[in-house]
Amino acid sequence: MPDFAAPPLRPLAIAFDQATATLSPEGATLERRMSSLEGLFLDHEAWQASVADGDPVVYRVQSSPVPETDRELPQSITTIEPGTTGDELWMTKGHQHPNHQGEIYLALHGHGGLLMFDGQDAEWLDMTPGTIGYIPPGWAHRSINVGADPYSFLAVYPGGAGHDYGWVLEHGMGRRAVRRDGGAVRLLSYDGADDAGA
Ligand code: PAN
Ligand code: ZN
Repeated sequence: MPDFAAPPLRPLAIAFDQATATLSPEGATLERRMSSLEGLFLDHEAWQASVADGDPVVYRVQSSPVPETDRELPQSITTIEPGTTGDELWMTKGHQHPNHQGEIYLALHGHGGLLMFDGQDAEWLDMTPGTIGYIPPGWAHRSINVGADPYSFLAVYPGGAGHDYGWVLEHGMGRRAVRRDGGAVRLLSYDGADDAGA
């Protein structure tokens, strides 16, 4: 529910540090460790082994102070560490916006992919610094680090958009991004069976 009790924000300048990909003043920052990505990697045993072996931080999300309430327009910066679990590249959990609201991402550092899935079709956008990825209403979205360095991007989204993570557990994301034997990134079907092209 929108928090109508929260007073609207006054106009506000937010300092964006390009070099460190940080916002100031900052709001909530969250850390997603491997253990919070349960059920998302195809190779469950590799996921379990990684949780047991130090439960590494896979990504961090730093938010501006703009609240996630209706009619506000919050921003956040996500930084995904490089890595693989099994041969699947490290990624965000991925979610659908319950009200099917759109969103934009701006790639800042590193090399990423923006995977989108509407329940039927999957789309992949290559994200390098300066790329704006547009997420249309109704497309679930997940970000993947396909490079050797941390991948950072800025997200701007409607405050009332919400994050439905159960949708992805139920419907999947259409594709998986893997790197085998240090080679090129490949996109597989979600069950891992088919090579769906690079
Ligand atoms: C982003 C994501 C962020 C982390 O700010 O929330 O990249 O990904 P998950 O939420 O899937 O863990 C966004 O799309 N907001 O709507
Ligand atoms: Zn989103």
